[in-house]
Amino acid sequence: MITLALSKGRIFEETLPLLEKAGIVPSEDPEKSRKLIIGTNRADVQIIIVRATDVPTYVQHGAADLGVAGKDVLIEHSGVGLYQPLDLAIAKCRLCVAAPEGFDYASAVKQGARLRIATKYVNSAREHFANRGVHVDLIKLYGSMELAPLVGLADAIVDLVSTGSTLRANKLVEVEEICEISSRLVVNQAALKMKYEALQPILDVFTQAVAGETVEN
Ligand code: PRT
Ligand code: MG
Repeated sequence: MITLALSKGRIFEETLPLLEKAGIVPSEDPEKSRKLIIGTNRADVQIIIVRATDVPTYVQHGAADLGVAGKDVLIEHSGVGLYQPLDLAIAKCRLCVAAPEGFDYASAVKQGARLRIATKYVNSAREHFANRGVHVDLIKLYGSMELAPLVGLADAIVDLVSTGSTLRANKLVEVEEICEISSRLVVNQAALKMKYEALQPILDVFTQAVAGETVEN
C-alpha cells in the first residue's frame, strides 16, 4: 500500500491533475466527506487528509510514504528523513513582510528601531531579519496574522500573500518580499528504498508533468 498525505483545499485541488496523470483518482472529495482516509481507483494507493503543517511529520515518520507540502511549511519543519525531489510549482504565493498603510517601515529599519513582528513563520522571519540586521521581537501566532498590527499586538507581520486581497482588506501593505513559495513533493527516504517499484513511477510522472512533457503510457 502507498499512502499519500495531502491537506484539504488548494494543495488537494492542485495535486489532483498531477495524480490523474499518474492514473490515480481519489474515490471521494475531502470537502464533502468527513473521512480522513480516502481510497482511490487503485487498490494499492490511499490518501490521508492532514493539516498542511502536519504533512512533513506524517511523511517523516513513515505514516505516509509521500506527501505535498508548501515550502513555507518545510522551512519551519526540521525536514529530517524527508527526501524533497521535486518542486511541483503548485499553490504558489510569496512570503512577505507587511505593515499598516501608515507605518514607515523603511525609516523604522533605518533608525534601527526594534520591531514587533507577528507570524506563524518564526524560523523564516528570524533568518530574514537577521540577514538584514533588523532587530525584532517575534510573536508566534497560528493564524489571522493580518489582525495583529490592527490591534497593536505587532508593528508588522510575516505572512503568505497570493492575490494581496487579504492585506488590502485589512489596510496592510507589503513592504518586503522574503521569498517565493510553492509546494514540493516530500518522500519518506526509507519508503523510497522499500517501495521503489511502486513509488518511482509516480515520481516519474510528476516530474514529467511539472516539466510539461507528455507522458508515454
Ligand atoms: O488554512 P489552515 O489553517 O487549515 O491551514 P494552512 O493555512 O496551513 O493550509 P492552506 O491549505 O490554507 O495552505 C496550504 C499551503 O498553500 C500553504 O502552506 C502555502 O504553501 C500555500 N498557499 C498558497 C497559501 C496561500 N497561497 C495563501 N494565500 N497559504 C495560505 N494563504 C493565505 C495567507 O496566509 C493569507 O492569510 O491566504 C491569505 C492571503 O491570500 P490573498 O490571496 O488574499 O493574498
Ligand atoms: Mg489557510
